[in-house]
Amino acid sequence: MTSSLETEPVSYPPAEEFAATANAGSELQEAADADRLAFWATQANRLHWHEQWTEVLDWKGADSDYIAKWFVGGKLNVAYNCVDRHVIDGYGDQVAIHWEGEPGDSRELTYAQLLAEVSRAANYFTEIGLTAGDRVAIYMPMIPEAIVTMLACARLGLIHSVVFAGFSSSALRQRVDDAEARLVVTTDGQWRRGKPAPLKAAVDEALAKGEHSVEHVLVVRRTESEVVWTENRDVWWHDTVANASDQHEAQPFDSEHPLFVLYTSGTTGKPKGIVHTSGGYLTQTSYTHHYVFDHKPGKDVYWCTADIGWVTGHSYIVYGPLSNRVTQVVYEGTPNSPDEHRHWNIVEKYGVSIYYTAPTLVRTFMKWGRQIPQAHDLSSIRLLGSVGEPINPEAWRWYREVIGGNKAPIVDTWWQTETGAIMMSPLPGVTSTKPGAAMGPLPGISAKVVDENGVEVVLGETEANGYLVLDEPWPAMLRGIWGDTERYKSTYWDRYAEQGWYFAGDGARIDVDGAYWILGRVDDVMNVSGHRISTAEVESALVGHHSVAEAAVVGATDATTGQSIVAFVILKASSEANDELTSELVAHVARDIGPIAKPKAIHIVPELPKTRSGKIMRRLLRDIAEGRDLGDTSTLVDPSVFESIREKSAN
Ligand code: 6R9
Repeated sequence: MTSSLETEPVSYPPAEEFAATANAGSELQEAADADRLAFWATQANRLHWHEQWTEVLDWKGADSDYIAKWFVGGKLNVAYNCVDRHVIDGYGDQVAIHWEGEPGDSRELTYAQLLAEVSRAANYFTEIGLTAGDRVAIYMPMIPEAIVTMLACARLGLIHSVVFAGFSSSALRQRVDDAEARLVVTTDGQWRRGKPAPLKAAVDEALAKGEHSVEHVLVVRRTESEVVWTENRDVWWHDTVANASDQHEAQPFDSEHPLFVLYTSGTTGKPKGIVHTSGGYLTQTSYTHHYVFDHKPGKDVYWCTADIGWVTGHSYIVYGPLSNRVTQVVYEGTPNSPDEHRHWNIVEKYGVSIYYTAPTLVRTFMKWGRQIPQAHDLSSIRLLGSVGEPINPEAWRWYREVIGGNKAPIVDTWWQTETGAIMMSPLPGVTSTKPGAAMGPLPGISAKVVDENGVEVVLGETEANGYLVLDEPWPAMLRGIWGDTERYKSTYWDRYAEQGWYFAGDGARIDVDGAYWILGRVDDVMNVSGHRISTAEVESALVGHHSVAEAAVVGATDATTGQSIVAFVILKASSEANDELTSELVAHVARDIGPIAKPKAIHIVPELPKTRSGKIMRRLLRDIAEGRDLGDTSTLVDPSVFESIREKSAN
C-alpha cells in the first residue's frame, strides 16, 4: 500500500534461535483445541491451591446474569501464590523488585523482604478491624508500598480499589463512595518531573465534605511534604505497619472471592467499577505472562512501564509477574525525568530483557529521536510488548529496529480492563508477526469478528471488518460492575444476547492470512460514504509521513457523506506548519489508503488531549471538529490543551 510497506517485510517469522528456547510451542494451541477446559485446568495448576476445585467452569449465561464461576470449589490465597510460595521454594533471596525512584533513589526488595512487608501490612490491617470483603482504596504513586498494600489486601481477602494518583480529589471521592472504602492508603506527596507534589491533600479534600465510609487514612512518607493531620483518622505507615509483626499466615479464599475493583470510563460520565475475582484471574494473568512474554524466572529482568492505577499495572506488574517469580523493574516517574534518556539508563542499569509499554510512548520516543536510545547499550532486550491501543506499523517497525535491535519479537497484546488479562497476541517463537496486528486469540481464548446481526465476517475477504466478540467465557473475565448488574448486562451482553456473546466494543478485521487487526473502539470507526475506515488506519498513514510526530483522527458528522475525516496533527520539531504541508498530508493519505480516506480538514496542533492512561480523547476532538461545547474534561492530564487546539482549529 504505502511506499514504505512495499520495501518492508509484511510478516516477520519467529527467529529459530528464539523459538529453540521459547516457553510456547505449537502444542499449546493443540491442547486448547483438543479440550479447552482441560487446557485451563492445566494452566490453573501453575498455581498453589489450598483446596482443589471440583469443576473447571460453571457458566449459565443469561440465567446467572452472565457471571461465570471458574475453578468451582477451589480455594487459594493470591498473595501466597505471588510471594510465600517462592520463599518456601528457596528463592527468598531472589530480587522481586528493583525499584527506581524518580529523584534517583533506589530500593531492592527480595521475595523474603516482600513477604515480611506484606505480612506487616496484613497484620496492621487486621489490627484495625478490616475483614475479608471490606474495600480499601489505594491512591499512591509507583512506590513499593503500593504493591505491598495490594498484596496485603489480597492476602486478607480485602478488595482493593486502586485509584490512579493523577486523578483529582473528586474522582477519588466518587470511587471511594461507590465502593464504600473503609481505608484509604496514600502518601504525603509524589515526585513529578523533579518536584514533589502533594497527594494526601487531595485525600483530605476528597473527604472534607459530607458523610463517607472512610475510617482510616494510612500515609506513607515519600516526599517529606507538609501534611495536615486529622486525629483518630490519619496514621503514618512508619508508625504502624512498620512496627507490626512480619509473621502472618495466609488463609485460603474461595476461587470466586473478589480480588479487586478497578474503575474504567464508559460511555456515560460515571466510571464503571470492574470486578475481578481470584482463581480464574490469577490463572490467566500467570499463564499469559509466562507464555506471551516468554518469561524465564531467575534469568529475565522484566519491565512493564504501566502505572498500577491501570489494569496493565494490576495484571502485568503485580499479579501475573509475581506469580511467576519475576525479577522486575518498577519505576516511579516520567520517561523524561531528568531527561529523555531515563528509560534507557534504567534498561542498561538493570539489564532489562523484557520491556512492555504503550504505543503512545513509542511514538513519543520517535519524536525525541533515535539518537537517544542509540546512545545506550540495549542489547539485553530480547522481547518487546505493546498494549493500550493499536500500534501503527511505522511505530512498530521503529520499536523493533531501534529498541529491539532488529531481532526482539514484538508482542502486540489486545485486552481490556474487563478481560483482566491478555486475550490476543502473537506467541513469541511460534507466531509470525505483522506490524500493527494483534494476530489472534491466545490458546484457550475464543473470539469472533461479526456483523450487527452476529454473522461472522468471511475470512479472507478484504472487507472482512466487523465487531469483536468473545464467544466463550475466559478465566479472567470480569464478574460484573460493582453494584450495577443492569449496566453490566446492557454494556457487554445485550448486543448479542441471542448468541450469549461478550461485546468488546472494538472493531476488528481479519485479513487474508487470518490475522486479526484491532481497529479501535467501535465509535472510532468512521463511515464515509458507506465505506468503513478506521481512525487508526488514517492516523497510521499520517504518522507515516516524515513531517508528522503524532496524529489523531475523528469522524465528524457530514450532511453529504455521513461522516467526514478530521485530523489533528503534531509536527516533528524540524517541520513547519503551512498550507503546502497540509495539502501534502491530504495527498499522502490519499496515496497511502485511497482517496476515500482523505481528511476533509487537517489541524496542526501543539498537543493532543489524552487521558491519564495515555489514550487520545477522540470524543472531545469530535466535539471540537463539530463545533460543540466540551463536556467533562476532568479525566484529562491537561485540560488547557483544549484551548490551544480550539484556537488553532478555529481558523
Ligand atoms: C489493557 C488496556 C481497552 C481498550 C480496548 C482497545 C484498546 C488495548 C490494544 C488495544 C489495539 C491493542 N487496546 N490493547 N487496541 N491493540 N494491543 O488497555 O485496557 O484501558 O481497559 O483499554 O484499549 O480499544 O478495548 P483498557
